[in-house]
Amino acid sequence: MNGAQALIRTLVGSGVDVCFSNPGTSEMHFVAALNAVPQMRGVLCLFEGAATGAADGYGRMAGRPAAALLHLGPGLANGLANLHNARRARTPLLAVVGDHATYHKRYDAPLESDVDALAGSVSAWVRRSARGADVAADAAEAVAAAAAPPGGIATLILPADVSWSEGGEPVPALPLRAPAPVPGDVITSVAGSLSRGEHCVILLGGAAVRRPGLEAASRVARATGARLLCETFPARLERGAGIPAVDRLAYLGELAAAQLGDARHLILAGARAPVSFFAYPGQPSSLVPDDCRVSVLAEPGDDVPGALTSLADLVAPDTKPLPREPERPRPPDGDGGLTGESAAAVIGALLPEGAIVSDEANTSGLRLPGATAGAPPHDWLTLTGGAIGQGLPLATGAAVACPGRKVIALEADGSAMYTISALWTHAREGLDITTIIFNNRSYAILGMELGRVGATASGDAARNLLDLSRPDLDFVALATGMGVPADRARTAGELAAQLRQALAEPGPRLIEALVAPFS
Ligand SMILES: Cc1ncc(C[n+]2csc(CCOP(=O)(O)OP(=O)(O)O)c2C)c(N)n1
Ligand SMILES: [Mg+2]
Repeated sequence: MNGAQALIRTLVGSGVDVCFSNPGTSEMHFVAALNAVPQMRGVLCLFEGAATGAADGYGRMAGRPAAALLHLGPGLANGLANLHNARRARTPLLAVVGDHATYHKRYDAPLESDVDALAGSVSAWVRRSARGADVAADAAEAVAAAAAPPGGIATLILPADVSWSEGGEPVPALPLRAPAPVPGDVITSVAGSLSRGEHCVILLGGAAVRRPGLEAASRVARATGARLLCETFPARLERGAGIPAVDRLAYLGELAAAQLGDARHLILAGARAPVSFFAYPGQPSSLVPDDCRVSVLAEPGDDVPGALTSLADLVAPDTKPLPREPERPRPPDGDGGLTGESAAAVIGALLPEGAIVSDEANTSGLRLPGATAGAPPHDWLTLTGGAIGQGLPLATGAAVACPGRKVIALEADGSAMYTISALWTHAREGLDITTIIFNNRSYAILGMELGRVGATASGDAARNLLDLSRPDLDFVALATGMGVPADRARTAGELAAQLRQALAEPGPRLIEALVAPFS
């Protein structure tokens, strides 16, 4: 057995059985080995950012890593932005990066580059396999490292001759590490400060924003008067009717400051102390109010839901969580103009139970959280690392991970274009993904940021860099050109009819929603 076969057999034995791939010459033995190990599903992605984003979506939903197969340094570099988002999401993810044969590297062939340095920028674990006989053990360690709480990127660099040399032997999976329990004295100390009557905010992140964590946090909040907030960009937020609701900390620093304003004590449960997304002249970077104490109930790698449950059992033994009431907006009437607001009402009215939403709607999505809060239970995946071009690939991975569930990609036009080729994979794999493109023909948020950073906004030269017209992008043509059936909606009624149809049928479909910026 060669190294590549031993590697893939070890991955499958360790629970990694999907590989989002964009291969090259140095990965040909890996590709060939897929024939020998049919349990590994190879999914072709036409750009590395589409592969890494898909592996992120898969890991967020499956709770175990998928592999992304990338071609040397340039392939890894193309995939880095979505690996960055995956790192921020703390997604378990295995990057397998092919490299030149060990003896070929010193010739500095054209594709030679510093793969290790690129990998180091996003990975929790990096290893370069040295021999065909070692690669299986390296792979088992890589999977365990990716899955180690709270989850991270493990990168295995795979020289071509390590793949092709004989003497490979699969190894069994390594035991997975459980999240660390939070010591009892930490929980009693937080419980003590909650009973002191100061204004407390509990900031939830990571595993805390799944149902068990939210239910425990809701009990604590009801019993003690503490307010709940969650991270601005959660990796996977469970929400909807029957689940305790939590507001996300606002993206804009001044709104976040208002949310946190009267807090005297900030308790972190799986989240980091909040900071402003960017620096603005004269504005603070830290969003923690000056006279606010910060304590850590649980680090992201701890058993965060367990810590919240122990805390609830101490301070709220007889209190039940407060579930969100079911509530849906009325779908706007047929001829009403399409705006971000009316589109959100349509989506809130129709969102199906168990949907997985990949949200990269950006400024067109400002009304979505409110309009969908009382919809049937669903998962909401957000842009954890702020690197746009995540949404369509993330939907790919979520759909592969959860074949029985409808995936809805809510996608801004500018962001969609970074990784638009993900649509082809939606079609190729027959994935059950409905994509709504909010086409506002602009980088609308940057128009707002131009003013907020204090830059002078007047002048066509600057506006030219934020405007996506001339020519207008035609997403119906782009989608159908990649095998995804598509429609265009100009009114709320058209959007409602097209979305109803898309939700009624399995398979990929795209709706281009024409909206004005900030509408
Ligand atoms: C990888 C990456 N490149 C560039 C940016 C800078 N950036 C932030 S928002 C944005 C434009 C977003 O436009 P669009 O997706 O259409 O959303 P809209 O603001 O119009 O709602 C850009 C280019 C980024 N965040 N990430
Ligand atoms: Mg836009």
